[in-house]
Amino acid sequence: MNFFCRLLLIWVSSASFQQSAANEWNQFRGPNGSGVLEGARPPIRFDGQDPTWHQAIPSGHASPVLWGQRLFLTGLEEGLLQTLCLDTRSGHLLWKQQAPKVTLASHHKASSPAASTPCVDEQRVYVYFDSFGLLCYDHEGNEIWKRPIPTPKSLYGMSSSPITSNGKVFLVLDNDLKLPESQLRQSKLMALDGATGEILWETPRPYQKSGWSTPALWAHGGKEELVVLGNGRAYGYDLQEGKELWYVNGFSRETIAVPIMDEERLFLSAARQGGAGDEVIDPEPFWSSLLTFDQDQDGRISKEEITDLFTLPIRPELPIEHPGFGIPLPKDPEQRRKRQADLFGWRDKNQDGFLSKEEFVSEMMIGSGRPHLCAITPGGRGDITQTHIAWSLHRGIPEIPSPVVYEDRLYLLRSGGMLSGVDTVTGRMLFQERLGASGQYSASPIRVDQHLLAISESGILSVIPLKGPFQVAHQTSLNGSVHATPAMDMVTLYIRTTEALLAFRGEASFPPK
Ligand SMILES: [Ca+2]
Ligand SMILES: [Ca+2]
Repeated sequence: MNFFCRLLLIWVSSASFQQSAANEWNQFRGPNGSGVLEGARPPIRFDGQDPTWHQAIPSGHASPVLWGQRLFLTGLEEGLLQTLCLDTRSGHLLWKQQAPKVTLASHHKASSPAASTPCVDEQRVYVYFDSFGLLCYDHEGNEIWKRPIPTPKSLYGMSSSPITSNGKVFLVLDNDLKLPESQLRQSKLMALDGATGEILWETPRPYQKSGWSTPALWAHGGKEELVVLGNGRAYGYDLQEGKELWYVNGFSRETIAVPIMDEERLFLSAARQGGAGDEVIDPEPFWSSLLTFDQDQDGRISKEEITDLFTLPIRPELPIEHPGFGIPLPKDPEQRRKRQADLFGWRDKNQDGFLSKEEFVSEMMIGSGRPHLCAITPGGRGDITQTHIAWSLHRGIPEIPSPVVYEDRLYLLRSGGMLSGVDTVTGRMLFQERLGASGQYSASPIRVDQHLLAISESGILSVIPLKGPFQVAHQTSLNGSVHATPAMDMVTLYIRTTEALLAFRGEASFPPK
């Protein structure tokens, strides 16, 4: 390739990527959460090979992140929340900073008070601990600013990680706590000035309960949107003011994976919470049938419009008098009225005495527990559930690990060591194979060139070539269990085990062949 071609290639690839960030593993799952660092060639085979270096670190589930020759990670040591910076060449500790001493928020035993992964840009590293809030340091470890944030109430503890772009920091704070005198939640999305920690905007997410997914940026058509996957729904927001642009329904209560994308589509996935799953529901006929009770025709149901027949529709195609139409109610008049009031009151989220379409639909959508992977096409506004889903798939969907996209395939890694390949254009499942390393998978798979790397919680690393028929080309046992997604630079793979950070460095040849 001559110099001009190479220059053109660099220009084309950077223009299509539309990310101003450098090619650094600077956040959870690397550039924009993709699980890929283009051009990186760290080693992928190391049977019995000692790591290039290893460094004892405090406990935590946060992934390491990098900028240049500095690696950042967080941990918990003797009750203190810490941010550490290591030299990538030697593993030596360059600095360690403690967050202000706080009472630690409670966590599910499968999580950690240091679960959110930091993000880093050219000037600063941004750290979120749900027990404290946000902290910002320069690369030398000097504190630039800090912002305490009340701990959101979360089923298992927070794990959504902040992301940074163009000097801004974005943080999802989904929260089970309700707003005063309301069934709406305190959930919100926040953008801050990375230099000062000032809040640029906050967008309420009142229909969202706690969630665990890290947001991602979706660039298309010369624009960039912030995509947030939360329980029941994913939203797209504009970056300037946090304005809600679109949403798509059909996800379960528990959303964990990062949104990922290729040139054409956005991919969103969530496993079921458990229990029976239904089709992605079109709420329109349900709402239309409920409007049968809207006597004054103001487009909402008031308490006064609750008649003897009132119930919530299950089969909206039936007339309201039909016993199969809605949720069955007691025959006893008093009990019946009480049950009707409960059905109404529970859905009247803002408790204003009216059941609005938005309140009704949001509750319906959260009820769906079906595992759901879908491909979204760009450009939609408002509810795009019926208009911009290119395809959906309801099997093989991972619980914790995020997918990886490569060429025209999406790779899904489920606990038990089950790997699926899905056609990005059609949504057709192309294969489903076992890695031969079972157990829980919490770390997301990452891609190194034409190979997928998967690490189980018990520390079994599998290498799967992405060209040719399915095979596990290499498998090795790391010393220790692994909850964190690995990180990489151009020549090194960094793996966090429960006790140590391991670095495996290949030939220091660059650019790699
Ligand atoms: Ca009405
Ligand atoms: Ca209401």
